[in-house]
Amino acid sequence: MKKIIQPVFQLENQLSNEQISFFRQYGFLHVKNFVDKQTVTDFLTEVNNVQSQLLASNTQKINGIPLKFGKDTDGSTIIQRLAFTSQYSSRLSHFLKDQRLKSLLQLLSPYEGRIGENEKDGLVVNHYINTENSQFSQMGWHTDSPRDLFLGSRILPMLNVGLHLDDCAAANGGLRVLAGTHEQSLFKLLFRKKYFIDNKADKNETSFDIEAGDLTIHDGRLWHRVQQSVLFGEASRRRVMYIPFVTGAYQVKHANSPTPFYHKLAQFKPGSLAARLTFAGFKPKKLSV
Ligand SMILES: O=C(O)CCC(=O)C(=O)O
Repeated sequence: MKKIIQPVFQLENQLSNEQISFFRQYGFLHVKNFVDKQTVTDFLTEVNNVQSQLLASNTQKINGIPLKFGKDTDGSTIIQRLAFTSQYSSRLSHFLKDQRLKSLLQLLSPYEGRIGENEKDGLVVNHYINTENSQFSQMGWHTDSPRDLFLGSRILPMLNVGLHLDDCAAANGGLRVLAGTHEQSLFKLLFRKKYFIDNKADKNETSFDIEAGDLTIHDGRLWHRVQQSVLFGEASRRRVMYIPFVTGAYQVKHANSPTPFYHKLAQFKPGSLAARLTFAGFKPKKLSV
């Protein structure tokens, strides 16, 4: 596995030239200790409260985005993928206005970017756990860009900014990226790997030693995946909040928004013929990048 020698970035109110040029070259950044441990604990409490509220109201979708349910180590039901989380928590919504987060918009230049609190899937919380009944312990190779094609628009630059809420050493599993693939042909963006089906390690992938409170930023066009933890039960727990940074026309989601097709694709089982045919056969409206 390739470990890019990367400086341990700290983020002040403005990105440094070194951070910008690292991002431009590799398509990602890893920022240490973006928030302190107490803030991580507070955010986890917020997420748990949102989860309780949604479970109590039997909510299945938010703004058209399906929630992913699974079982925790004690057999209780948990939400393993939450969408638009900040719409249920003023604390999390306030966090999205952090000046240091706004400074990351510079990475989208020359496009004018914004934090998509009410767009795409909003503030997503992924909760991975490796147990017998878990529905979510890994995620296959993908980029975030074809989602734009499914929504009928051309691929526009975007960032996915992840605030990590658990420690996750590279040896344990977690995020893997293929550095530099944010600059690739449309063909490679669509067909370098089988979307969501391929979970295999790549000899060129980069891994991260993550501590709770760290931030990762990746270009939406970068190939990435989540490696299943080698651990089991509590030790495998990994929670990450993802914030979409978007460009282009404002596309707010609301209670009556339809479920985007890519959510159905992501739910196919690895190796299913339907998944391959569906992805190979979809017809985007425009193909310009
Ligand atoms: O959980 C992660 O670190 C990556 C999640 C991801 O790639 C996604 O939600 O599309």
